[in-house]
Amino acid sequence: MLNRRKLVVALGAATLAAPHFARAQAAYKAEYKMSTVVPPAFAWGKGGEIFLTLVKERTAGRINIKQYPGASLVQGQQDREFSAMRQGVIDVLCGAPINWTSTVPQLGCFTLPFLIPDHKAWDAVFADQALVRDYFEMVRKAGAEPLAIGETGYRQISNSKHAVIKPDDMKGLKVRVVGSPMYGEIMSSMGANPTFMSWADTQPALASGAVDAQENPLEVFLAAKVNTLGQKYVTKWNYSNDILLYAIAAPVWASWTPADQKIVRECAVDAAKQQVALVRKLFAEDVQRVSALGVAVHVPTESEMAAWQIAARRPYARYKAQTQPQIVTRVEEIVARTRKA
Ligand code: X2X
Repeated sequence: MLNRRKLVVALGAATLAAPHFARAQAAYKAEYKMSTVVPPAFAWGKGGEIFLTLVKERTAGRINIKQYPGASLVQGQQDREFSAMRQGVIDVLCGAPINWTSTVPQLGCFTLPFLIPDHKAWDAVFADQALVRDYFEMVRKAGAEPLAIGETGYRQISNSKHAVIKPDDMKGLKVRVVGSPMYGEIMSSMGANPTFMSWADTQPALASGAVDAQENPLEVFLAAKVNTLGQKYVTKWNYSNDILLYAIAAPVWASWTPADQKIVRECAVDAAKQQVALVRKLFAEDVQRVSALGVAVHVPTESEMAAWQIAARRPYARYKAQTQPQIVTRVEEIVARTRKA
């Protein structure tokens, strides 16, 4: 057995001899674990892959991030990502804050129904540096260092039963929703029956007919071939578009040198730019590609959109109050300005 005191003395001497070297080297892990819900075949998983590749290149391998898609670090339970990050199971987040709202509800403030109606509004909102700074401060308080904002994409409803043109058409549909209780309330306010389920469980549930409907960006619909799971009707109502947040667990962030922190932040900003470009490209072609699969895609008119907005009014007000009313009000103001311009 090693003599404990001798060991402590020896370690102490080594640290004294080269304190900075010892501290910096000891702090870096051989692998940093990144969780993504979907793999790189999806724009959002791709955003994670682009980031870790840039980090590896630009830190000359000092920081080695490994991607775990399928939220496998939390056994597919994507709503546990944020708490697992706090527990040290996940080092790097590249995900949708709606999946983290059971842990940090206020992070869902950008996903209120029909809050950010299109990309013009989206770009204006996230170009507002003061707003982004305030959001980032919430992330920091919650235990992670936020680096950059990508886009998970506008979420569209699909189902196996019939075309969905007006809120009444939602009546009685069993809809799978994700993470945030807000999505459940939106569906019930339209008369549908929401059921909460991870993405991993959703695909078999659609295939077996246990649920009739789901909502996801059409990019996800295409990459996961959701049409092969019996989903025949899509309504492109653009009701919610979450950010893709790149963030590092606070203790991991603190363990990196300022020079490496700067590199990693720049990598995230660059990766997010590429990821947003990819999502936009796919968004521009999604109606055509989904229709080509024999799926009926409905793009609502302006008056139909107004009806959806009215149907979602109650959950909107409730979640505005419950998430971050000041930030939501500022988003509303920015969006209103883009309507006039
Ligand atoms: O599970 C989903 O629907 C997904 C992939 O969009 C999210 O993680 C929010």
